Amino acid sequence: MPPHDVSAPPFDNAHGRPSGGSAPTRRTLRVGIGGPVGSGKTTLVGSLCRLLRDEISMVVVTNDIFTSEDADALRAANVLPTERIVAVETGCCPHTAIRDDIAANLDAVEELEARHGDVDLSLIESGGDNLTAIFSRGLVDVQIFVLDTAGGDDVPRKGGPGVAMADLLVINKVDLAPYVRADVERMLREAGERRSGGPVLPTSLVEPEGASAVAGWIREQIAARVASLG
Ligand SMILES: Nc1nc2c(ncn2[C@@H]2O[C@H](COP(=O)(O)OP(=O)(O)OP(=O)(O)O)[C@@H](O)[C@H]2O)c(=O)[nH]1
Ligand SMILES: [Mg+2]
Repeated sequence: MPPHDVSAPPFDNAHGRPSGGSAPTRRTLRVGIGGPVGSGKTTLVGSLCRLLRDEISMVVVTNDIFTSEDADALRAANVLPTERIVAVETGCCPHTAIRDDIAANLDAVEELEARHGDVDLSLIESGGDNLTAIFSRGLVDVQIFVLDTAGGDDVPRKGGPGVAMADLLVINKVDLAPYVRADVERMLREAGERRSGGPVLPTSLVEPEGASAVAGWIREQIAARVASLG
């Protein structure tokens, strides 16, 4: 596939594995989390760690261009033991590091999984990017794209690969919708249309349980993966 060909659906959603590929051999489910700058990706990662860390073994890779800001924030918030969170400083466009030249991210996630042995779930947060940014299927098994109400309620309708092809679309900051005059129902409806009915979940991550539906979706992906491992 040429580097920017995004015409093919990247994933087989039902099984959490590359479409057209054979059954997975790796135990760990790798989940990419992408979306525009400031939509709530790091907040979602932190919320998922709090909700899932007592039942499964998790690690996190964050991407920033020149800093380790997101990893530092997650460590400071104590969402996981610090050695389970690694920062990749991409030094380049976030899209490049998750799709076109994934070596640094692949090294980071493989090293974390090898070090911790029993990892059920690896979360890889992309640097904030535009609507075309999606993960290579060589790096993740499934991916979540995060939009937010404050980014404009016409964004789902504009579509693009992140909106259309991610395995799960999250529309975050629904608590802010009244203040920015965003119509959440419209966002959910138009996102559903762009995704041909693929899953879309509204979230408000200022609530302690705000990511529980997303955590439930991840549990289903892990269960499907374990089942397909036999
Ligand atoms: N009101 C409200 N604020 C939120 C919500 N989710 C995240 N935020 C805030 O939005 C800001 C950006 O959140 P981050 O999680 O850092 O966003 P990000 O997508 O990781 O940002 P980049 O990594 O810089 O692209 C922070 O101030 C969060 O506290 C939400 O559901 N509601
Ligand atoms: Mg972030």
